[in-house]
Amino acid sequence: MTKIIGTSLPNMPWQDKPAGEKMPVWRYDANPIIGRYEQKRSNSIFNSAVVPFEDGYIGVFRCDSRSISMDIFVGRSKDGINWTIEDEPVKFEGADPEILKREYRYDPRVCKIDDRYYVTWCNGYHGPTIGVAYTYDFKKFIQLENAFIPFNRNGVLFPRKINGYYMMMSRPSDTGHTPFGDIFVSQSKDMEFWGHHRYMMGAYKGDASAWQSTKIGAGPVPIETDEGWLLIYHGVLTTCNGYVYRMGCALLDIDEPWKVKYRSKDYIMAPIMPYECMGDVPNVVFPCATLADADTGRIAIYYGCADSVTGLAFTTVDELISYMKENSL
Ligand code: BMA
Repeated sequence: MTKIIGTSLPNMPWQDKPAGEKMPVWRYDANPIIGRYEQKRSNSIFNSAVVPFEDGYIGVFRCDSRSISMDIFVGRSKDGINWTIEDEPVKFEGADPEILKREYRYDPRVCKIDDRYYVTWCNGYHGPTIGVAYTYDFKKFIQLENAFIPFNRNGVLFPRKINGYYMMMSRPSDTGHTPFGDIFVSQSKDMEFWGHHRYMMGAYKGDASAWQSTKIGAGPVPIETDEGWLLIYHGVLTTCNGYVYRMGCALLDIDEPWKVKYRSKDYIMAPIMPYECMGDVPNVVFPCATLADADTGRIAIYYGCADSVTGLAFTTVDELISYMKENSL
């Protein structure tokens, strides 16, 4: 048994692996949990992140409006499944008005470090880069400097300092629908200046693992275990019908997390359900958050479906680690 290091979440409505299920990840039986129109002006609510908060859960949600502007909104839930999402986007405060200018914001992640909840997202600043902000209460958000110059996406923090440094994964990109992309880890003493950049892993060239041959990007905040950091990420294949987004996982060294110990050769989840294969961008599962129960090793994965709605899936730390060890690249 691998142990998750973290909090207990006995009140999540966990669902066990269905009899006969072959895959290491299984879907909540009433997916999707959030539909397109569950907010005043939304066209779609998808790549979004949640954390335990007070006696329930809270999160930041990517809602694209019916004019198709991308922004992030706070949502609350008692049970992790039924969510109420605010109608007004997060209003960031901060020291420098230059950084507060909004172009677009999407694909948020939330990471609790000590008593702060950090939000990272893809932030338009003359091209996509990584926006960073923190909050204590999900009412007041203080925006910090962008972590990097453009172009970059999928900025995901580790949930504690490692060897005295905050660490963030990111995926250098281009201005468009990037046809390449590898994951790097960058380090910072203060959440402002990022350096000591280390290559973690890249798109896999070759048909041993073609589902991740175009690009990859970090998904949820990594889960700390007694075997290393458990990372769930997305991998992309280019087909004659466009990109297909699937999910994989990796186990990272606990002290030098750019060192990959295992990495799934086979995907752990693929778009196969109608709500994952049909929508504004078909054939996309895009994980942005997990909730993990230290007592039982259960993991809930929140993921965007076809850039339209939000899904929930379940697994356990042992399922993912044994699947990875059996099928490691
Ligand atoms: C990526 C991002 C995601 C999106 C995915 C599939 O480049 O823009 O927000 O879910 O493409 O369209």
